[in-house]
Amino acid sequence: MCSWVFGFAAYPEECLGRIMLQYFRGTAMRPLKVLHTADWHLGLVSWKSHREIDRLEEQRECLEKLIQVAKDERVDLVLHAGDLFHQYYHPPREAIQLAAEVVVELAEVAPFVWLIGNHDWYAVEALRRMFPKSITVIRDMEPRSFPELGVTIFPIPYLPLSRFLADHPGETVQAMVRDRLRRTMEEWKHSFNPRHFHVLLGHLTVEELAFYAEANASREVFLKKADFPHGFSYGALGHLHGYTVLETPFPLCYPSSLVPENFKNPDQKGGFVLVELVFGERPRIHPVFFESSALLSIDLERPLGVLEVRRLIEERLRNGRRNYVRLRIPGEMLSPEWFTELVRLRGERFEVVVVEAVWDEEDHQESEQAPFDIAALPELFARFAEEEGLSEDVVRLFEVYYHRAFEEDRE
Ligand SMILES: [Mn+2]
Repeated sequence: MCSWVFGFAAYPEECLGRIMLQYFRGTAMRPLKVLHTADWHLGLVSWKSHREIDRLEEQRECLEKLIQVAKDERVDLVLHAGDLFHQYYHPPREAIQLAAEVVVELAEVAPFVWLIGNHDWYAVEALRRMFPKSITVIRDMEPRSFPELGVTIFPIPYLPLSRFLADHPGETVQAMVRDRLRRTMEEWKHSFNPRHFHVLLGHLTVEELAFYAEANASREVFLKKADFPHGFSYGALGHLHGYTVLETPFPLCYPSSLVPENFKNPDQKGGFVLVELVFGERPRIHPVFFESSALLSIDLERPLGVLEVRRLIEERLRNGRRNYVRLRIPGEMLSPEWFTELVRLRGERFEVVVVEAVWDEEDHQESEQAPFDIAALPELFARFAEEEGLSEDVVRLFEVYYHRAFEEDRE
């Protein structure tokens, strides 16, 4: 270092610039390889109302692959963008055990950062002190700097709107929280380090994508693409399942969950992403998909024997080792006997998990009406009570129960 400084004056200016650039590139500002994952939902049991399937073994297979890739690729950092568990209170013991094993093993490969999502088990707070130092659990919005990696993480954990309802009337709370988040992100710029990558880590909904998820604007904050300020290197998101990248103003990425779980989006594949951050360049995002399971939705237009249905399913099987099948059948065609036969159907690589009756156009339109606004319930009840001549006490009692139920639901 000394000789370099003393030799300073000997270099012409242009040459010096090149040397300094090399110095930054070669040492402090080296590229960073990040493994970004989210929405593991360990302990998930799918299709409870039809045929219950515990997904833990599939999830274990997915995580084995994820760990292998983390090791093979020698990643510098592992980011978990929330929902490691599926149940936010008493997840199954096997899920806790798997979570602990996997997190500790990954933390041996690289620092592991876990942002708390809406499904996450809050008792993990107590475990935090028992985790190795290379595990960081985040449930606040304080930036975390990793000087040895040259990266600063800017976290937005899941923000339920109910937390702000005490101070703000229901209809303004969404705009208010959104505004507060925008200001926080602007303030974060003071923590920007010109020699660091700035990674946003969030468990949240980007409004432009909300249509195909079960995100709910009356419960949680929605951010628009335009709400994110410039200056971040990469946005590591979680909460919406299914691999998605939004390109502006910097890449915002949802890496998908571990296993596909929802027939509303049968093309969803489980996976995670590897992200290469290089100074002065757009991040390179490489999705990695799991083959442990796939969803298959089949419409039956006429009554078929069970053997024929089996053949039809087997013709359409996907690559996944386990194919979970939904059969959709016109309601007037579906007899109870046929239903019972179909719902038991399984083969070596498939299992029927949902048999759904589909009703004709008219009924269908009715079910696709605008969703009922639950916030309007107390007012509706008050009107009903007035017409029926019920006392005001009844109306007030209804309101009390309504708000209590609402709160419990949000908790
Ligand atoms: Mn979530």
